[in-house]
Amino acid sequence: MPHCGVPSPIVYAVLHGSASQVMSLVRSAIDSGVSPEALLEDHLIAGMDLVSERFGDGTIYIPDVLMASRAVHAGIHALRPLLTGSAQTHEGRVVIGTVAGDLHDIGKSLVAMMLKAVGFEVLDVGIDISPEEFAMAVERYSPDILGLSSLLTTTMPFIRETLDYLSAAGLRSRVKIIVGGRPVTREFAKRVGADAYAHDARAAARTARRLMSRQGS
Ligand code: B1M
Repeated sequence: MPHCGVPSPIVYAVLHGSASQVMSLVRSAIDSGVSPEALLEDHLIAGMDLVSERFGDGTIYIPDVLMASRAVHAGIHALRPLLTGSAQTHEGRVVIGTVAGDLHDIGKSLVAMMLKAVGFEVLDVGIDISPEEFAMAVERYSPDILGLSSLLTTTMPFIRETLDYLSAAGLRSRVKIIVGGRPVTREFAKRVGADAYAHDARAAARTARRLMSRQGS
């Protein structure tokens, strides 16, 4: 059995960091009718969970995690037209990025993709974004919503710093802020004065819509 102990060939390819294999397996799964949501959750995210488990128990190392990340991005790339192609509405504009000192971008990219899927215009400003850079993006693009992602307990304080910087620059009231990422909690979001917290990409899309409908009322 070639994928012994691993739930699917896609998970296996993620674990082994093969971007080309992930891409072609995802494409053939799409052709055979597997839903994009299932591919994302049961294969790509499941693959990343397994990578995380093996990283945690020391059986794989950072270069392996990087290769796996690239492979997941290849899968996301193959899914993107299916997940973002259907939206006909313009719900609003979102600027999203990962906070200063933090290089994790898979979750943030998924959140960006889900927001596009439900009709938002999304400007993904990338990773390791300082409070000053977020403020510049708010000034430049005038988004309705700013999304801040943090995957490390050590970078969570930059969420607060970004909010504080926006307040000091007189920009805070111009934009609603959603925060999320693995160590971020609803309590933390409340404490730092964010408008909302979302625990995953779907919740982020729902939350963004809710914030927009409040804005209009
Ligand atoms: Co890093 N890493 N990493 N890593 N890494 C974690 C986060 C960690 C939990 C692993 C572990 O120890 N078990 C740990 C953090 C521990 C902590 O803070 N307490 C950790 C560490 C320690 C580190 C380094 C410090 C390791 C080192 O150098 N010793 C280092 C830091 C580098 C840095 O950022 N400065 C590091 C580096 C890396 C890589 C570069 C190798 C790579 C990132 C590659 C990349 O992103 N391109 C990496 C990866 C891949 C991980 C794990 C294994 C997987 C993260 C991931 O992509 N998950 C991760 C372990 C884990 O999370 N289980 C880990 C899949 C993704 C779909 O989930 O990102 O959680 P996630 O996103 C979800 C939600 O969180 C939420 O929705 C997403 C989709 O549903 N969400 C939002 C995210 N952003 C949101 C924003 C929102 C709303 C929801 O609104 C705006």
